[in-house]
Amino acid sequence: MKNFKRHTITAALPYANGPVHIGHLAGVYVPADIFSRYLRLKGEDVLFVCGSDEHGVPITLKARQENTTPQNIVDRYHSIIKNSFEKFGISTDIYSRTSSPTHHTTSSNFFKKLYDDGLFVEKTSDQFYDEDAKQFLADRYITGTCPHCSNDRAYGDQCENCGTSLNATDLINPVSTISGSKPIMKETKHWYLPLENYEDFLKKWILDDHKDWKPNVYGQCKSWLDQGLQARAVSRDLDWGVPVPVKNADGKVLYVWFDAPIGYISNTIEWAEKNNKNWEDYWKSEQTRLIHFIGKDNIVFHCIIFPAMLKAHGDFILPDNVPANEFLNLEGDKISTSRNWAVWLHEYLEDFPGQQDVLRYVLCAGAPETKDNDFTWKDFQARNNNELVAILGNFINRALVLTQKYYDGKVPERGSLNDFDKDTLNQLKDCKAKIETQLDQFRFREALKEAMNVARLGNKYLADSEPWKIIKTNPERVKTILNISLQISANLAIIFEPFLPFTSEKIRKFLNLEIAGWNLLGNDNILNPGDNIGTPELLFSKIEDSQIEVQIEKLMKTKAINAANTKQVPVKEAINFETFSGMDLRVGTIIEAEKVPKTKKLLKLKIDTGIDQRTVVSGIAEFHNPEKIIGKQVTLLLNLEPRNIKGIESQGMILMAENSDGELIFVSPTQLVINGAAVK
Ligand code: B3M
Ligand code: ZN
Repeated sequence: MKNFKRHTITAALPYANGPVHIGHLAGVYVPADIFSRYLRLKGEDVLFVCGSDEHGVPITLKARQENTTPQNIVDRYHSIIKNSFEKFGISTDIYSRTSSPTHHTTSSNFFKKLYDDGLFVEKTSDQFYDEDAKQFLADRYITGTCPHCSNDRAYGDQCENCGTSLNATDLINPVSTISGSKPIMKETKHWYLPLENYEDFLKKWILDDHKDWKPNVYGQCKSWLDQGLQARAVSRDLDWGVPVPVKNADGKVLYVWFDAPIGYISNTIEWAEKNNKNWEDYWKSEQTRLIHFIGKDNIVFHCIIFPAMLKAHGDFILPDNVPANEFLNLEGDKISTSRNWAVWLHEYLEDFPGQQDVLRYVLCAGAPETKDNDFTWKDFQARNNNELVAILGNFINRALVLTQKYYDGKVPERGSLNDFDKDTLNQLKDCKAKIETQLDQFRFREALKEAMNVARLGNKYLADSEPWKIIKTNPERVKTILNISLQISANLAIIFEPFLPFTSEKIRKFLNLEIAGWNLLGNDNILNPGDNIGTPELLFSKIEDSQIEVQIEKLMKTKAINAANTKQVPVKEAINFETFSGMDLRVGTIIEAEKVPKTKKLLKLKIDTGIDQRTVVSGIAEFHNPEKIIGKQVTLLLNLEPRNIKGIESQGMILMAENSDGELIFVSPTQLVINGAAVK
């Protein structure tokens, strides 16, 4: 690889229309952060840039729904996202936003340069227009019937029922979501970047010169390039965004995917102004290595469109690598903001205070680097308890506690080394080269394994040496063992800094280790005999089953809500009156109620039916407290064949109505009637 003088590292700008979740962290921000920290530790010149992406239609839609302004929406989420990243130690040098004046100026000038150089094509086309709202409609503003599955709530760009991607003109009976009126077709003008003009350049640059890119990234680029590129509109009819900076462009803004990547540059400019640096060093020097960390859905924008824009502009360097990740799933299902199927970072911080490194660890250990991967709470718990607590935490704690106990907290002198010591120190020496090989190729999972292997090495060394058994008989030997254990601990402080920054800082504090550069890694003389060691505290604590159950229950609730929301109860086939009147429906009163032991959902009820008192088992325990429903009148299907449920004979069934959130509600007479009254 070429020797670069500095590194510009970008992480995808999250849309400021919702908070961030574990998928974001695992796919983009943890890897980008590990890489930035690693290079900084090596003493490299690193700029790590990120910020909020505050334009685009979804933000305007959300504002409309909440009856507020897009600025309000982005203000809210920008601060939530920024705060989450800070709390998780994502060490960006700047986290700014695309609604900033610097960004407006920068992206506007960028467009202007391409415009002045004659690199855009102006085209008019017919698009949907809402005459009531007096505005052109972006695809998301139009709903209608899907031509494939007849779902009558399909969007202009996609039907969420059958998953087909659509053109707004495909919809049957299109309706504007703004006014509810039927949109008309109207001519509008836009500027297009003719990507086909850059095809030859891109083919050579990616397919020939960047065979080193990750296979998932290279493969996606190849398939785009093989299909052939077409002109893409870089403007939109919208009143939120960066205005198109040319005459007669009222009501037109830059397309969000045109301005957002320029955000990396704008944010660099803002950072440079504040820190007295020259931003151009980070974007215009061939000695700068530009790396984009993104998720797989952003590949085409970062590998094809943005490079074409940069090339067209002419002043900028192109990315040297784009290590995109695949997606993280949650408990077997795709993470989804709209279905609330996610672990939100701000909620994790509340539920697991001070345990950011645990999540960083688990997300890196299971990062979706080469294929989609699944996050489960069980795995989270196991990795914490069996790896962080049992190996890393246990080793550091024992090394420190024994030093406190035997040597009053001072690093002991080392005596002569036996074969086991030598072998251990040799393995320690190798860790630097091993982990660098992985990190340099963006294989963070493997790199983390190498880091953990150092903790394993220490743990095994200490356990097998058993200093506590020989402290009386061979105190000289114990000095050597603890000296080596402490040197390994110091190495752990360094090797884990990129992955677990909070933990690394704690270890450094225990060891009174101030600077710990990457180049010390593998060294067995980081600490000097006589150095003072601080009082240790536990680095990690066990995560109990009950904590995991709370999280799983939270997800189960979400599942129930989603199921109820999407459940379209199908219309049943017609029945004749006789079939209906064959059902003996009556009013009864609940006179006893108790939970069926060892079940979550079942209540055993005794019902006074007016003719008898009978037992009915009902799956309503999640929604109704047994004490509170005694005396309640209900509707009962009396002549349902008795069924054995959990060893109890259930004689009949209570009728319940299902709410949109899955809650079951009694179907009861609105006035008191006598028990046994027929329902017909
Ligand atoms: N905001 C899309 C996303 O979050 C977009 C990334 C922009 S990076 C310039 O997936
Ligand atoms: Zn459909």
